Amino acid sequence: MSQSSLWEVRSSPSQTDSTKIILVTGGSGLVGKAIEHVVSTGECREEEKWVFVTSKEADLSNADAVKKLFDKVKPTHVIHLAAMVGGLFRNMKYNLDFLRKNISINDNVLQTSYEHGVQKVVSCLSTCIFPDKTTYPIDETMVHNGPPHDSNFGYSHAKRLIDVQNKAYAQQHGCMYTSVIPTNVFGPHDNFNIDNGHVLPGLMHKVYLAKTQGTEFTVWGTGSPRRQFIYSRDLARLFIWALREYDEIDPIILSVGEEDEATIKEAAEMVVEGMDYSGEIKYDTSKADGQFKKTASNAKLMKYLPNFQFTPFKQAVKETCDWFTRNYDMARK
Ligand code: NAP
Ligand code: GFB
Repeated sequence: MSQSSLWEVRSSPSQTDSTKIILVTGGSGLVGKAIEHVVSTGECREEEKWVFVTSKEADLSNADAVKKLFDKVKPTHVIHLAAMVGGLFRNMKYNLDFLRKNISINDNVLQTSYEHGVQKVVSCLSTCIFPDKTTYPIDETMVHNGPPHDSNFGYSHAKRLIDVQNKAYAQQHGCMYTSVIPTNVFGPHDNFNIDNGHVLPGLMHKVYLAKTQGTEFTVWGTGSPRRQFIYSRDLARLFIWALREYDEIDPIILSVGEEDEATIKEAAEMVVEGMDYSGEIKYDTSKADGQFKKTASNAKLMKYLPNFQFTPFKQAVKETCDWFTRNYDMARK
């Protein structure tokens, strides 16, 4: 995908002392592109300048590169998305890399934010970091209550440390650094790589190949695990709200309701419908199922935003299938 490594969205051409300069790390990813879409289609406020960056602008695991980036952009606010990210099967293979890479990225971004007097940082956790052995629904108070699922312990512990750091920056320096906890995200600009990516983009790619090359459409695992899926553009609207309005250090879960949890089998059937595929669905039960469920409560979110409307799952899957089919040549795969 060709994209300049730093690009801006603003509604006013002039910059004043009160302009909020919002640096979005991970700007080329699934969530970063969704935030860019939302701010560039009407959500950008007069006093805001949004700056999106990728790893080409700065490798955030390199402290000097992060300092240079902050010297150049001079952010007043940061949405920190950049991370080593992947689906179940990538996590199972590279726990050490997920741990080390993400610890160093997060430490560099938070410490440099502090050194530059950044007013607010919103970082991104994930519901997979909660304890594996737990009661349901999971809520925000339970992040550190026990070991995460073994399949992604590296990623999970690195993410948990963001919450620890946020508390420590608040306690020692009075910083307003917080985090949000999305469930499984999907949408345009996802990583559609079958081996490394998440389940929905992986299934969309497999169906595309089944349709165009006559290969079998195989869902990995039993299809019985359960997931709450959030559309990236809904998550983007919630991220922007969190940056502007959410002023607790403690994290907040950004999720659809517990009643909207779906099995992998149901998700696969939704993809088949969204891709307009009429072939057979096979299951390879020799492949891992991963965590059975991580059902999260969105009660805290609903207290803040009782009228928030999520895009219906079926519509969001269809929009993503259409985007992938239209953009097959340039999509990450
Ligand atoms: P993604 O599509 O894989 O994008 C990752 C982004 O991080 C890309 O912009 C990438 O830049 C950047 N990045 C990776 N390593 C970097 C480095 N060393 N230096 C600078 N930038 C780097 O990921 P995503 O799904 O949008 O995830 C965004 C955030 O949401 C992450 O913090 C992730 O943990 C969290 N999250 C994701 C999900 C999900 O289901 N996807 C669920 C819960 C939470 P390049 O394009 O230049 O490589
Ligand atoms: O999205 P996913 O890889 O991540 O989904 P997790 C895994 C579930 O989907 C398992 C099934 O039950 C798999 O057996 N599955 C079926 C597939 N077919 C496929 C396929 O083609 N590709 C993939 N990937 N799965 C991740 C964590 O867990 O959740 C990450 O490992 C991250 O760290 C993410 O935080 C949100 O939900 O299991």
